[in-house]
Amino acid sequence: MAMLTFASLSLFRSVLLVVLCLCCTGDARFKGFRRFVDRSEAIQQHTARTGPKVEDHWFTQRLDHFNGADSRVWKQRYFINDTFYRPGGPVFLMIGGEGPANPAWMQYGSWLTYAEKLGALCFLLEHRFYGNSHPTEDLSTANLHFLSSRQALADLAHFRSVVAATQGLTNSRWVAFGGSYPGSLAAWLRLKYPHLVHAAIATSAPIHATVNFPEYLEVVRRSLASHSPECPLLVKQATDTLSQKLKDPLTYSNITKDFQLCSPLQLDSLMDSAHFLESLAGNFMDVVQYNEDNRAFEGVVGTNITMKVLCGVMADASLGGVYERYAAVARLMLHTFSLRCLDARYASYLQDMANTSWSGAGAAGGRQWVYQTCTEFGFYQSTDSPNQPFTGFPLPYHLKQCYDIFNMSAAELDVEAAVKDTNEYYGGYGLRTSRVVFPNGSIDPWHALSVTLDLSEQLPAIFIKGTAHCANMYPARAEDLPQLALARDHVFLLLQQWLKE
Ligand SMILES: *[C@@H]1O[C@H](CO)[C@@H](O)[C@H](O)[C@H]1NC(C)=O
Ligand SMILES: *[C@@H]1O[C@H](CO)[C@@H](O)[C@H](O)[C@H]1NC(C)=O
Ligand SMILES: *[C@@H]1O[C@H](CO)[C@@H](O)[C@H](O)[C@H]1NC(C)=O
Ligand SMILES: *[C@@H]1O[C@H](CO)[C@@H](O)[C@H](O)[C@H]1NC(C)=O
Ligand SMILES: *[C@@H]1O[C@H](CO)[C@@H](O)[C@H](O)[C@H]1NC(C)=O
Ligand SMILES: CC(=O)N[C@H]1CO[C@H](CO)[C@@H](O)[C@@H]1O
Repeated sequence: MAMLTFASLSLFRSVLLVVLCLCCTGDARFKGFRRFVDRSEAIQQHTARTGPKVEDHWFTQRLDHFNGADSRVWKQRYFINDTFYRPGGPVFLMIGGEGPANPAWMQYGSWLTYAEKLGALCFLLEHRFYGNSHPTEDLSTANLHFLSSRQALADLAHFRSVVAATQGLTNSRWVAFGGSYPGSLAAWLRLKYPHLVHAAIATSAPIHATVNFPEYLEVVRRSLASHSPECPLLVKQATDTLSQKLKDPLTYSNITKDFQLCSPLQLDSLMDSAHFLESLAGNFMDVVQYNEDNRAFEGVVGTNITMKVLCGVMADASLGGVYERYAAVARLMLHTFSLRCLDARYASYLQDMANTSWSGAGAAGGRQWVYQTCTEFGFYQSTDSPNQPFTGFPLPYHLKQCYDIFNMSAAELDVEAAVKDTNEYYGGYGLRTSRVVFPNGSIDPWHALSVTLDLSEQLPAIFIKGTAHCANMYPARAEDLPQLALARDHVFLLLQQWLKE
């Protein structure tokens, strides 16, 4: 999807508002990536214009891997790049995540550099329920029961087994790659299917599930502060001022104008104000998560909004007080994405997210990913920590969405228990496996749930000071930080060593 997508307001809403998405090899455009043209998207645009077309391939997959009495099947999309393959070489399996699989990965990225050196055959398998991989006729809550990381891993295992058998790759060493949630899947694939997958590169992988994830905004604070110490303080003053104003309905018409809202601000419930405040905080969350990694790529215009730009606006007294500067940030983001106005109504968001159609606004990945957070991971980026600059979207706001969007009751859905189960199943920080490397970026808020210190000799961490989400997966650039280049080399050396074992 190109930049034009952002002109659609209804998509923008869901893009804007789903709280959690991570996304590197999935490329969803909601929460986390929402309004962003991240680098992989810039690359995709570039590829679409200039590169050879990457062909879709389809693989027959079982709907339910855990019920022998259910023989329903569906077609899963995948891509191939065999340019570098040398018979006897390894097979690289890139794992798709919580959004459409991006074919640009078949032409760009550090994994292809490794593939070239090692003579690897490359596959990218799209995640079930995202992109064009539709296991069911719609996204009803009943059908989403077949959406889980466990089913996704079983898809990967089945794909690995069948492709190996039919293409003479049974004796090849398979290596899993993924960034963000797919990074976790890469580690877990090695953990659960060690006989099928020899090693894994788990970039920016949140391997510990947690209902509440207030640390995310703590890292946002630290990252902003590393740019300029007063930046998070100014943001805090601004959000405090705004929350005060929200208590007085007389201020609403000014707020509507200042933040360029699509309709007059109306706050009927705590969900409304939480949603509005979260939308605005999202401007900072996105920029921190992807900071410099979404800059222009080979002439493709990415966004030029970085932490430095946002902190610059927050420090600009010529714009007025902190409240005015915070509003200026919001307008700058709208302008950057060519949007006329901001629709921050919870009801609009809910309407998009509750739509079960594959052509609905939530189907770009938002609805599916929220389902996975409600039933597996949590990861709710709440304002519950005092050590962060935002206010107004506590854990209950996030949890209520699970019940509102999927029309379930607390008796039907116990998020706490589901998340506990996930850590029991995979091991959380205590996962026991081998030949998995965990690169993480110091300014990426997701590193708080990843492995940042070696778990063992066989489970090394690579911590990249100064980089954001998934930086090491993108193609190398002359202006990359030296530690980022070293991290890419480090991953290559590990690969080389592990493939000999
Ligand atoms: C595979 O990747 C290489 C390196 O980026 C690229 O030149 C080639 O066109 C790709 N092949 C396919 C089939 O996409
Ligand atoms: C709304 O903004 C105007 C112009 O900045 C200001 O004079 C007025 O006091 C504001 N109204 C309220 C209720 O804050
Ligand atoms: C970003 O790029 C746009 C278009 O080139 C330009 O108008 C704008 O001033 C730039 N913004 C910043 C903060 O550099
Ligand atoms: C869901 O979205 C589709 C596509 O935008 C639309 O045609 C349909 O009316 C929506 N359904 C509901 C219940 O809103
Ligand atoms: C939500 O669930 C209730 C009870 O299970 C049902 O009566 C109602 O029709 C459902 N609402 C929607 C919008 O599906
Ligand atoms: C091994 C390594 O470099 N680990 C780093 C990962 O990230 C944390 C910060 O969260 C650093 O403190 C570690 O040194």
